Amino acid sequence: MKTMGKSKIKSIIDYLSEPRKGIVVAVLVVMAIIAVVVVFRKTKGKMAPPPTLLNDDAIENGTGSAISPSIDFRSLAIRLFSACLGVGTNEDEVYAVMGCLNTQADYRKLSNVWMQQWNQLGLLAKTALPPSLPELLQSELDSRELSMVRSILSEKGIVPDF
Ligand SMILES: [Ca+2]
Repeated sequence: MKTMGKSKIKSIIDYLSEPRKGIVVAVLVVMAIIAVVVVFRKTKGKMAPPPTLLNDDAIENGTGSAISPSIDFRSLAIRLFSACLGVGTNEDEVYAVMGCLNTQADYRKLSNVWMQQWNQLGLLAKTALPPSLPELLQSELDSRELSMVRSILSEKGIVPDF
C-alpha cells in the first residue's frame, strides 16, 4: 500500500515535469482558484441586504439635508471605481472623493449613484467590487484608512454608516 502511494506520487511528479502538461495543470489550478473566488464573492453578496435605490427627494427628506447641485456624483463614482478596482487601493483618491461631499444627502446620493454604476458593470467587475458604498470602503481600506474617511466626513457633519 505504502509503495503504491509512493509510485503514484512519482508518476504525478513525472507527469508534471513534462513542460506542456505542467502549464496545463497550472492553468487549471488558476482557473479553479478564480472559480472559488467568484463563487465566494457571489455567496457573500447574496448574504448582504439588497441595496435600496432612492430618488433625490427621498434622499433629501430622509437625511434632512440638501444634495449639492455642484457635485457630479457620476464622476465621483467613476473615480472611486478606478481607485478601488484591482489589487490595492489608491487611498488618497478615495479621501479626495469623500472630501468633495458637503452634506449627509451628498453621501447618500453618492451611495445611490455607486449602486447604479455598479449595476451597469460587467459580471467580472461586479464580482470584484461590492454594490454598496460602505461595503466598498470596508473591503478596500484598513481600519486606520477607514477612520481617516470617517474624520473627513465628520468634518462636514456627515455621519458615516461604516
Ligand atoms: Ca482594490
